[in-house]
Amino acid sequence: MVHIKVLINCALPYANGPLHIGHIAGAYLGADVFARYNRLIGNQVLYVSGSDEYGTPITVRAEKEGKTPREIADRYYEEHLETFRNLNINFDIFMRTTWPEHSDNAQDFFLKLLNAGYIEKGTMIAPYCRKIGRFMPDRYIEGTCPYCHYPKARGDQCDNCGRTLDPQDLIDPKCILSGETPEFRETDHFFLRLDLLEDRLKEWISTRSFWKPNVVAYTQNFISGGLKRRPITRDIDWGVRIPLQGYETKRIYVWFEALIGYITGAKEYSKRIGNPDLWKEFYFDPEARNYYFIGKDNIPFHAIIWPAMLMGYG
Ligand code: B3M
Ligand code: ZN
Repeated sequence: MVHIKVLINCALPYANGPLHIGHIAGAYLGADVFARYNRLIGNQVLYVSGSDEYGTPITVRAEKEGKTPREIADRYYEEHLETFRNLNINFDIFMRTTWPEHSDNAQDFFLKLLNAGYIEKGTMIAPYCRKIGRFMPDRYIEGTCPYCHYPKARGDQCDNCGRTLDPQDLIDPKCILSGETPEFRETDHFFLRLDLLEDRLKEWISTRSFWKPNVVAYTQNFISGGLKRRPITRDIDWGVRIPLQGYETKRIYVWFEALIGYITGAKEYSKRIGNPDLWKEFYFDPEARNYYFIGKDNIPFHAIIWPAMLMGYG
């Protein structure tokens, strides 16, 4: 029997609350069984996950509890490790997106995509709270859903009808911290040019015949309307810094950098075992296989955005 290299990546849970049975049943248990199986039949396995510690999922929780984002991340990182230990789920490495090595990797990705023209500068309209004196992330704005009239819809989505929203869609929007009505102002950001990669992505996706049917259907539906550029920076201070002057008050969007966490994990594991180039065998060997165990909300990021980032990076 021929033995192959198998990279198993498991979605990085947000360090903002305990893991529940849905996390375990939906991603981690299956991945662990799969890792054990592959080892048993003699394949070379690299099994990576980590702690997703930046962005509004963490800051919202910190504000609720009156803690700093770092305190929240530290607490749930430890708690997640313990949960995995108790369940005997054994990653080769469980990285943290707040590691400095991870910022380095994320900034390297950012600059390389920028220089290759796959990231560009632009402006967008975002909610600005005059009382607090800054731009507010989408999920800090609440109001009435324009579709189902649920009164506590968030600026990014309505938890009642499930639709994704823009804060401008909300009826009577309010800042959740100050209670004030936000103003909509222009702000400078960076955008990932998914449109430039659309043809390559379509061609590649058409060869993914082994993806689960719901993943294929979701992805084709997402792409069918044409791909648009997506903002990959935010007006927030809890995140990976933008490696350019003039953007000190902004950070790289959590989803953009969290995906790179898979590579950070593989690289750091390789260093730890004294074979710093090992990770490359899993990413560059055409015979190696890469698997992702994720929740279904994460499909567009793994089936479209991450492949696009990897293509752009080369
Ligand atoms: N933390 C989303 C989630 O926990 C996100 C996954 C990141 S995988 C790079 O649902
Ligand atoms: Zn709704």
